[in-house]
Parts: sequence; C-alpha cells; structure tokens
Amino acid sequence: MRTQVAIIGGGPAGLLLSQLLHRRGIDSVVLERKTKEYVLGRIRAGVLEQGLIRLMEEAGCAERMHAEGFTHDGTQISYGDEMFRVDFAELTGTSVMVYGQTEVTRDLYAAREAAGGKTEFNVEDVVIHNADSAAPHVSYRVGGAARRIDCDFIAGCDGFHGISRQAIPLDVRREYEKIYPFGWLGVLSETPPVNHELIYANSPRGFALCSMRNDKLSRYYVQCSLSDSPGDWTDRAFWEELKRRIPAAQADQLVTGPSIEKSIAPLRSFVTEPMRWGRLFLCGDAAHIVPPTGAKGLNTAASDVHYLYNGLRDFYENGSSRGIDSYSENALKRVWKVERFSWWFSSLLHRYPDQSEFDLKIQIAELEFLRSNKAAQLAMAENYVGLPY
Ligand code: RFL
Ligand code: PHB
Repeated sequence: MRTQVAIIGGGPAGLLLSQLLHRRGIDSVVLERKTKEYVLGRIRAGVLEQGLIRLMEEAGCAERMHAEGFTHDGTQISYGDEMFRVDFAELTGTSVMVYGQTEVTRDLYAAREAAGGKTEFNVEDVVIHNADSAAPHVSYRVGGAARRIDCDFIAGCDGFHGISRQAIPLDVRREYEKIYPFGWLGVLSETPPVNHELIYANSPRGFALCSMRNDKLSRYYVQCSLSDSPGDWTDRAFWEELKRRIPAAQADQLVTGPSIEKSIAPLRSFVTEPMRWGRLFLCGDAAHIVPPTGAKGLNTAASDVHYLYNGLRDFYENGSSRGIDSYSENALKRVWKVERFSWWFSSLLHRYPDQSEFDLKIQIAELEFLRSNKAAQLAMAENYVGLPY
C-alpha cells in the first residue's frame, strides 16, 4: 500500500491530523494498535483550549462539540475552606470548553469513516524503516498477515508507550523527565457536578479536582499514593476523601453516587528532543507528557498537529519544506512553556512527601498572592486558556 502520510496511532492527535490532511486532499493511513471501542473507552481529558476548538472546526468536526460542549469563563481555586475565582474572560477575553476527549475522538472517528478514511485497527509489530531517507516505509502485522505502507512522511502519534520515539537513534534523542511522587485517582459518576465551574483544591490531605462532562456527569480526582490501586478505594472511601479536601460549603452540596469508572494515573513531566528525525515527526504524548493539572496534554497534542499539518500543507501545496524543517523547533518552544505551567500549577496544589513546614507556608503565600494579584492571575489565565499558536 502507498500513502502520502503514514500515521501511527489512532488517538486524538493521529485522527485530527488525518482528518485535517484529508480536507486538503492529502492522503493518509492511520494504524491503531487497539480497537476503536478500546480507544473510546478511555476516560481522559475534559477541557479544550480555543486552538483545539479551531482545529476541530477546520477539520469539519465541530458541530456536536458546539452543541453539547460547555463554555467556561473561569475556574475556582480553593485552599482549606477558602476559595477564589480566576476569571479567564475578564482577564484574557477568552474561555475554555468542557467537552470530553472521548467525544472529540468519537467525532473524529465518525468524520474519518464518513470520508472513507483508511484506519487499520489491531495492528501489531509496527516498525518504522528508513525514516532518514527520502523513501520511508512502515511494516506491521494484522491478523497474522504482514503488511507494508510506503509513504512520503511518518507521523508518530502513538502516545507515550508507542514505538515511534524509539525509532530516533539514541545519539540523536535527548529525554528530559520528572516523575511526581503521587498519582491521581479519578472517578466518573452519573451525578450533577458540585459546581458549575471546575474547582482545583489544595488541602492538607492533598490535591482534589472537581470537574465534569455535562450537567449529569461528574468527573472528580483526588491525589493518591503511587502504591494505591483503584480496587483499594471503595466509592464510599473516595467520596469521604473528596469531601475532606474541598471547602465545607461545597462538600455539603456534593451529590454522590456509584462510580461508573475509576482509574489511577501517575503524574509525569517528559519531553523528548528533537521531535523530528528525517521524515519522522513525533506528535502529542509520543513526544511529551505533562501532569494533568492545568488540562494541557490533549491541547498540546493539538498544537503539535497544527504545526505539522501546516508544514505538510506547505510542502504539498507550495513545494516548500520551511514548515516541516521548523516543526521541531516551533513545537518544542511551545511545549516547554506548557511543561513549565503544568509543573508550576502541580507544585502549587499538591502535597509532596518531602515538603517542610516552610514549603507549606510558601505554597499558601503563593495561593494568597494569586488570589489578590491581577498580574499573577493574568499569567495563570493566559496559560490556562492556552498560549497562542
Ligand atoms: P494517545 O491518546 O495516547 O493516543 C495514542 C494512540 O496510539 C496507539 N498506539 C499505537 N498504535 C499503533 N502502533 C503502536 N505501536 C502503538 N502504540 C500506541 C494507542 O493505542 C493510542 O490509541 O495520545 P495522543 O493522541 O497524543 O493524545 C494525547 C492525550 O490523550 C493526552 O495528552 C491527554 O489525555 C492528557 N490529559 C488531559 N489533556 C488535556 O488537554 N486536558 C485534560 O483535561 C486532560 N486530562 C489527561 C487528563 C490524561 C489523563 N490520563 C489518564 C493520563 C486526565 C487524565 C486522568
Ligand atoms: C477532567 O475533566 O478530566 C480534567 C479537567 C481538568 C484537568 C484535568 C482533568 O486539569
């Protein structure tokens, strides 16, 4: 088989790239290790920046998002029983949208299917060949049969555990990593959200987050130990712990119910450089990971897709390689700013095992500074709604 762009990974980055390219008449094939049902079963991001909203529009996939997504003009931040609001609309003139990654992915799959796009599921043993030559190809197996795709370019959109990053030789690749000494236990429940905006909560017992998918579906998280497993947490234990970490006024109003999903995610900051090697381009979680505090993972995957899509367009439409040549540099400049924000926001809100009494006082001082200082709020808001691209 031959295509212009072979895309490894059928998560949001790979699908969005494929659909954007299709709209410009550029052919691609998506290779996904799992089934569509599996990909759509993963509960992940919930907050979209304007940049991703615009890309969904450009991809022709924004109708349901605009009908069902919720615009959020601000967020709440609490510490103990204190709570304050950062008003994104007033500070930056823009907002974010609450619309789940699951729904984004569902809309993208629907668009690829309607357009007759080629997606191979259940692929195994994907190997990238000759990425540093003018004629790369990808080999893989599906149902035991060996297959091969010849292409002009390869987009490595296969997430943190994918194979694309490993195809860049070790003497070229540099990796930067920070592992956090805790995880997030997340619960999805068919209950009305405790608040109409998100609450990011710093508490002496650890971080908590009150989020949502819609007015009948809530998503909550509590900071937990890395040695915990979801089975260690009964629903009752989860709700009790969440109530202890948010202000009493909100805890009193919390509607609890059975969890319909419960999972633990470790927290990590990670960047690989460069994001391009020859004709291979890394996109999204394949190249970088942020801790979820600040909701930046999916959104940063989208900004990579923006740079790569425009570079490939420039190549096919104008015969220029300027965009693809500057892809890694441009994407990484923004990635590092997002890494900084996600690291900072995580540091502000979590309990760390080695925190001293001094460190705790500094954390509260920083929260009170943020509460009272418009310049600090503006810096936070600009990052939260998404740095421009
Ligand atoms: P994905 O979603 O991991 O998709 C990669 C796909 O590649 C497939 N794959 C392979 N396919 C073929 N061959 C191989 N060898 C392959 N290896 C892997 C995988 O099966 C998968 O389908 O990466 P992508 O597309 O880069 O998207 C990134 C986002 O999924 C991720 O950054 C976000 O979910 C992170 N994230 C959040 N991001 C936000 O912007 N806002 C949020 O509110 C937010 N909340 C979150 C999050 C991540 C979380 N977890 C579970 C880590 C909340 C949580 C709890
Ligand atoms: C979510 O709703 O899953 C969510 C929202 C905000 C975050 C992380 C996750 O910072």
